[in-house]
Amino acid sequence: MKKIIVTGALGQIGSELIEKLRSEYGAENVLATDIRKPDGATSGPFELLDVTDGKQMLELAKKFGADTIMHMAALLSAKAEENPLFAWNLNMGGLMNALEVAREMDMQFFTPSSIGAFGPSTPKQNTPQDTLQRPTTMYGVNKVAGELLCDYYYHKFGIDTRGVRFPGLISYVAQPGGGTTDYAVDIYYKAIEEGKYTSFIAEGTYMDMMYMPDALQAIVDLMEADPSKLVHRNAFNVTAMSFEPSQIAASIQKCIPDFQMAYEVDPVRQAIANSWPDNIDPSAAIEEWGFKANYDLDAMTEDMLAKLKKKLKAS
Ligand code: VAH
Repeated sequence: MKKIIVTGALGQIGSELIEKLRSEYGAENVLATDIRKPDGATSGPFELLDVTDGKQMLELAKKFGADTIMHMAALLSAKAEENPLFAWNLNMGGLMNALEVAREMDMQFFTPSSIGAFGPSTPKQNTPQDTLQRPTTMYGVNKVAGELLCDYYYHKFGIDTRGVRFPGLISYVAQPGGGTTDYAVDIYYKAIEEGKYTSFIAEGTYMDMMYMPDALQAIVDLMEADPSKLVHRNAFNVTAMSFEPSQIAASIQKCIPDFQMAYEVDPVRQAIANSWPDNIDPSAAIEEWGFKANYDLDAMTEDMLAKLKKKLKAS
């Protein structure tokens, strides 16, 4: 029986991962933790946890009797560039604590990497699973170091660590905070609220993206995969689509014909986006554990706009 502790449970991925895991394994078998309290009622157990406090993390995991840890707490790319030292301490300190808890309790372990683990010298088209990784952001340095640490804990201590390199994730539940791909979430909110959007990423800037339901299913599928089939572990390239801002605008205009798009480029986040691939190759994930994405751009747009109309109580 899975007993899962999740860190960063109130974040963009965490907030929906909790509900996905509780529907798969039972609400009482998933302990949500975060550094702040949830606003409303929760659908199962919740505890406050600062992931830089390894002692507290171990105590909570032991008290819960966890056999799996999903470490989601991290500072995203743009925020990490604003405060690189804080990002290093949180992203790497938190990860080391989670890996140590997994080692002490022999738990299965998941944490996401990102397309941010690649850099300007990485092949930008059809980026291979195994390739040059020289990121030029603190977030990317954290993600590459994290991938190597997770592999180390597997080879050195036999901990069943698994991870994916997520693309930009689009969702309507919890908004991302401080990412470079956030424009692809903000645009849907503004399309409903104002009928227009000013993108901080330049037209023609391709990045890999995925709708949250596909990301959540990928986590469950990877964690349930037969370990004997895994050649790679940390971390699999996964992606559903690659688009640039004018393409998501055109997709929205199929539903909201009067939607207007403008551009006011943020040099910091544009520089980060420029250092990332245009599109990555997910073939290792497909071959080793059957990764599959169900949403393309238009299907995602339709679902996002429908769900946000309800959420924002727009007519
Ligand atoms: C970010 N949304 O923009 C995250 C993600 C691939 C991007 O890692 O930092």
